[in-house]
Amino acid sequence: MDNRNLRIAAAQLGPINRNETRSEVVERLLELLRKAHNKQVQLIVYPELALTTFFPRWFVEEEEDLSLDDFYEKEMPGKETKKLFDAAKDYGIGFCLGYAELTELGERFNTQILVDSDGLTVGKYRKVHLPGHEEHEPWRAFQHLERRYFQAGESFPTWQAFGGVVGMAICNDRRWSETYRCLALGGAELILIGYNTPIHYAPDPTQDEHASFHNHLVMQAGAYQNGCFVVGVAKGGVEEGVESLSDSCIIAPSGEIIALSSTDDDELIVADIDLNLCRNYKDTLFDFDRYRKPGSYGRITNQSGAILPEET
Ligand code: CDV
Repeated sequence: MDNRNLRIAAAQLGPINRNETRSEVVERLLELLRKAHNKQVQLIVYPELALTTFFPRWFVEEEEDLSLDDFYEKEMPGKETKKLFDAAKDYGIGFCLGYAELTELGERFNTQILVDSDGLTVGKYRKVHLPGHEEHEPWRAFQHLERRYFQAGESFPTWQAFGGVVGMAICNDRRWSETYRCLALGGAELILIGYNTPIHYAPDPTQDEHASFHNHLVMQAGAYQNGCFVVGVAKGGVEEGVESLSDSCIIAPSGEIIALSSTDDDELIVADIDLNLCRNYKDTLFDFDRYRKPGSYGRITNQSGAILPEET
């Protein structure tokens, strides 16, 4: 079998303050890119909404000093992000970048793109599972208004890239087993996931102490059950007073973490992966063709909430 080795990096970001300009943020992304180049990395993965602060924490009223549109990209690459595209192309490094997208039609998506080593955008994914709430909820210490500021994407596409089949997911998507299974049914061998996860979860604070455990639990299970490599990349640390989880990692198809961040700041972690390793799982225990029973899974696509059995 042909060699399918890939040197991959997760480019974790520390906090991005509200007043940090796009150019300043892109400089930080470029610094991580330079480090990746020094380590001969072929693909670097940045987090969810990597160009701005995590603005869904605020209920933005247009008459205030900040305008919601300022957090969105109207073109990609745009004036500031072109520098990143150009530098990555010069280095021959592919990248994955999360950002808020505002389309010409006025649609707003939480988006992640995959750019190949020639600077061509080969894939675009729009977040399917939008967590949080739609209306201002002042009882919370901070808001999570993704459901107000974005509309949901529709599917989980995959792409032939970097010598394998690549899929993407964004933050809350990683908690849903359907995400990984849909991607794996599209042949995914490498799943790239950016996230912003506030450690305090207002609807049920008993979950706060498990934030790190749950983060790894879901991605490790997703990798193993689907015979994939998973890259999980955080924007962590205390951003505008809200503490977010770091713990970026690269996970093998065995479910083992093979690289893990150790700070709450900008940090590059690197792993050499062999995409052929996916076959060990995809051709045996998780041989979908042989063992899956789609006829028994009707509920997965026919209902969203649980339907209880009748009481006897
Ligand atoms: N950005 C996210 O999607 N964050 C969610 C929070 C709200 C729990 C997450 O699943 O990490």
